[in-house]
Amino acid sequence: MSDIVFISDLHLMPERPDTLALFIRFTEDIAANAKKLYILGDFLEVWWGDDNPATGYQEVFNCLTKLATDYKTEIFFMHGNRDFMIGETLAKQCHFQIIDDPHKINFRGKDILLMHGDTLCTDDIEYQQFRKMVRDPKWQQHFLAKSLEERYQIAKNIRDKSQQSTSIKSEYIMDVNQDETDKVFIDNHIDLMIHGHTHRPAIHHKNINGLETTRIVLSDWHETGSYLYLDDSSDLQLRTYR
Ligand code: LP5
Ligand code: MN
Repeated sequence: MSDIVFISDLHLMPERPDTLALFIRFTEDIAANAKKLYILGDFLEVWWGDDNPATGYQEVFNCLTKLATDYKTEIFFMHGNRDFMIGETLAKQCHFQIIDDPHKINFRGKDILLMHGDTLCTDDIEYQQFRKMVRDPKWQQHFLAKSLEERYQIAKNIRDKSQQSTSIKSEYIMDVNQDETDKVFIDNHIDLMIHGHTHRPAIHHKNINGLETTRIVLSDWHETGSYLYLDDSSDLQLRTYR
């Protein structure tokens, strides 16, 4: 069994108990049958440090542990722009391994590049500046030195500003930049890429300088879930989970 499951953008939060329950069911129904589960960012709606007691998430965290220890599914997690403060403490608690963005894997002799997707949105200059600031380890250290309450307020503040900002940004700016995407294919010597972030699920085929490339964009989760299942026989297709 070498099947791999990819998901992203679940945006889990206690205030959305249906999506939490859907994900817990998904781990037993689908992910438990796979050898590996890749979570490509924005698993949680927002995270402000592993010392957060996060009581509303306990069932989800327990189901990851169960998936890894009882079903022996290896779990890999890549940071998204919402949950980039997830650290090694939570990773250990939930039995997942944090992987870099981008991350290359090999499936049956084929290289596949995994990303969250936000770094491809290079037209969103304001966001890229913001990203550079908050991904700086010094900035994060400084942030983590603050109290949980203070961090929660800062996170809330950023969310409010981001919401105001995305409501006036054009859809074009918030999508991937084609030149950047082409460059990532070429620089990484790959013809298959999987990412999330934009919430625009699709399978894009494009010829880049004679290279036939495929870019799979995973969907976000709400009332229904979505995943990509990679095995020996099946075609590449995004599947809905309900
Ligand atoms: O997620 P989505 O789709 O709504 O929007 C994203 C971009 N926004 C973000 C911000 C997140 O929504 C909120 C992140 C909360 C993190 C909390 C952790 C605590 C911080 C710890 C730091 C160490 O990622 C949005 C993109 C959009 O995707 C599409 O790609 O456009 O980007 C923005 O809207 C960013 C704005 O352009 C700039 C926001 C500036 C906010 C500055 C506040 C600074 C306050 C600092 C206080 C210390
Ligand atoms: Mn995202």
